[in-house]
Amino acid sequence: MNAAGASEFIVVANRLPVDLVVGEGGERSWKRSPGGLVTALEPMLAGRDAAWVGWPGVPDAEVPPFEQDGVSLHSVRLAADEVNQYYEGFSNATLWPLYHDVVAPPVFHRHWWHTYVRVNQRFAEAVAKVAAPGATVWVQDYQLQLVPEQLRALRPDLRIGFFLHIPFPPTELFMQLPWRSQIVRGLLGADLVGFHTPGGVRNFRWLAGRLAGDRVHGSTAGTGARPGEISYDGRSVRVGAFPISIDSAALDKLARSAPVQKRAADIRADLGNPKRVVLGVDRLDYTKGINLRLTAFHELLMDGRIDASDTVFVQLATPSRERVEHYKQMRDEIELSVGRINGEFSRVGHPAVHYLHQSLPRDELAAFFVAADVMLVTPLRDGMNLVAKEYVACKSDLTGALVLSEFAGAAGELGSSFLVNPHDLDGLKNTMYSALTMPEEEGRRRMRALRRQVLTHDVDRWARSFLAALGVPT
Ligand code: ADQ
Repeated sequence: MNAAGASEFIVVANRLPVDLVVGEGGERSWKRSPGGLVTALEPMLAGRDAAWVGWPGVPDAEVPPFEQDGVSLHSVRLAADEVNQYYEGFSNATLWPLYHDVVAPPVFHRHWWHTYVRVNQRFAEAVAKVAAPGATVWVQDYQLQLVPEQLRALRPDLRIGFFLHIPFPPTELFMQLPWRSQIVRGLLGADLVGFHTPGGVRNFRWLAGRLAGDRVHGSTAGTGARPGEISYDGRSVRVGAFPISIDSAALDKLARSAPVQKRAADIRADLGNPKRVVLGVDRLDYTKGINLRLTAFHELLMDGRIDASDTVFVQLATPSRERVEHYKQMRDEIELSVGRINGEFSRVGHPAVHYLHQSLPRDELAAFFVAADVMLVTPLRDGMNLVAKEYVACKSDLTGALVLSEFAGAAGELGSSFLVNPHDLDGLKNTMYSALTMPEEEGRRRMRALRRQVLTHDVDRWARSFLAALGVPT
C-alpha cells in the first residue's frame, strides 16, 4: 500500500464503498453501500494497490483515512445542507430525472448548482492530495461531472478517466440544463469519457461540438470497441461505449451452491409451491417501471389470463433516496397498487403479490433469482441494469425467462430476452404472458444465448477495456 499522498490508482465516487453508521451512543461502524456501482467495482479493485475517495454517507462526519480490504479510503466531508443541495437536490432531483428522459420533471435551482460546483471542487482537491505524480484517476458518475476539469487544473500530470453509469440523454433534453456548457466542459477535462452505450457517445460528441465548439477542433466517431476522439484545447479526449457487467463467474458459482439451491426450493415452498414465480428486483426508483409491471400483472389477473392460485409475483425493492420528494410519492403509489391487487386476488395465507421493501444479502438474492420462472426488468430508462445480468448468471439449468425493457442499456447485449416497450401496457401484458407460457425448448435456447453473453462479458472485462482505452497497462 502506498503512503497517503502517493496512490497510483484512485477511484473517486460520490460514495465510499462502505457507509458510516453512527449508533445511538455515537459509536461508529461501517456497512457495505447499496447500489450498482459498488457491486460493479469491487472485484476490479481486489488485489490492486488502490485508493478510493468518496463521501461516507453521513453529514458532517470527520473521518481520518483508513484501509479496508487493501484499499485506502479517503473520506470527503459534506455538511448537511450540502448533502441536501448537491446530492438530494442537483444530483438526484435535477440530473437524475433529466438524464432519464425526464420521466419525472427535473427541478432547476441555482443554489443547488452552486453547491454542486463547490462540492465537486472539494472532491477534486481531495484526489489531488492523494494522487502520486502521474497517477491514474477514475472518476465515477453523474454526481462528479465537473471533477475531470477541476482536477486537471490542479494536477495536469494525472491521467483522468470518467465513466457515466446512467444514460447520457438525448441532445434536446440535455439542452434544457441551464449549466449545460459547464457540464460538457467539465467532462472534457478527462482523457477518456466512457458511457454504457453508443447512443450516449453520439449524444456527447454532438453536444461537445455544440457547447464547447470554440475549443473543439474536430472529432472522430470510433467504431465498435474502438473509442472515438474529440480534439479539445490541444488535447485528445477519447470517447467510447463500455457496457458494464457483473462478476458473472462468482455469481454463477454462488447460485449453483447447495445452500442457495436449497434456499431457492424453500422460497418456492414458502410461496405455496406455485406453478410460476414472477420476480422484480430493484432499487425503489421511479425510473425502474415497478408500477407499470404491477399494473400489467393486475390486468392479467383481471382478464383471467393468469390465476393467483398458481402464479405469484414477488417484488423486492431496496429502500432508496427516501428524502427526495418524487421517491416518497412513488413509494406510496407502489404500495397502494400492491394493496389493491392483494385486496382483490389474495386468499388468506396466499398473497398474489409479495412485496419486500428491504435490502437482502447476496446469497438470499441469488436464491430468489434461482427460484424465479420469469424475471421482470421494465425500466422506462436505465443506463445498463445489472439485475438483468444477475438473473441470467443464476440460471445455470437454463430455466427461466427474462422480460427486459428496450430502454435498459442491457437490451443492446441481451437480445435473446423478451424485449418490451414498458410504456405499451398491452405489449407488456402480452410479453409477460408469452414468457410465462413459452415452450421449454425455446426457453432453454434463449437462456443459453443470454448466458453465453453474460458469462463472457463480465465486469473484469469492462474494467480492463476501459483502462486499456485510457492507456493504463492491465
Ligand atoms: P442502479 O440504478 O442501482 O445502478 P442496477 O444496475 O440494477 O441499478 O443495480 C442495482 C444493484 O442493487 C444490483 O446489483 C442488485 O442486485 C442490487 N439490489 C437491487 N435490489 C436489491 C435488494 N432488494 N436487495 C439487495 N440488493 C439489491 C446504476 C445505474 C444502472 C447501472 C449501474 C452500474 O442506474 O443502470 O447498471 O449503476 O453502472
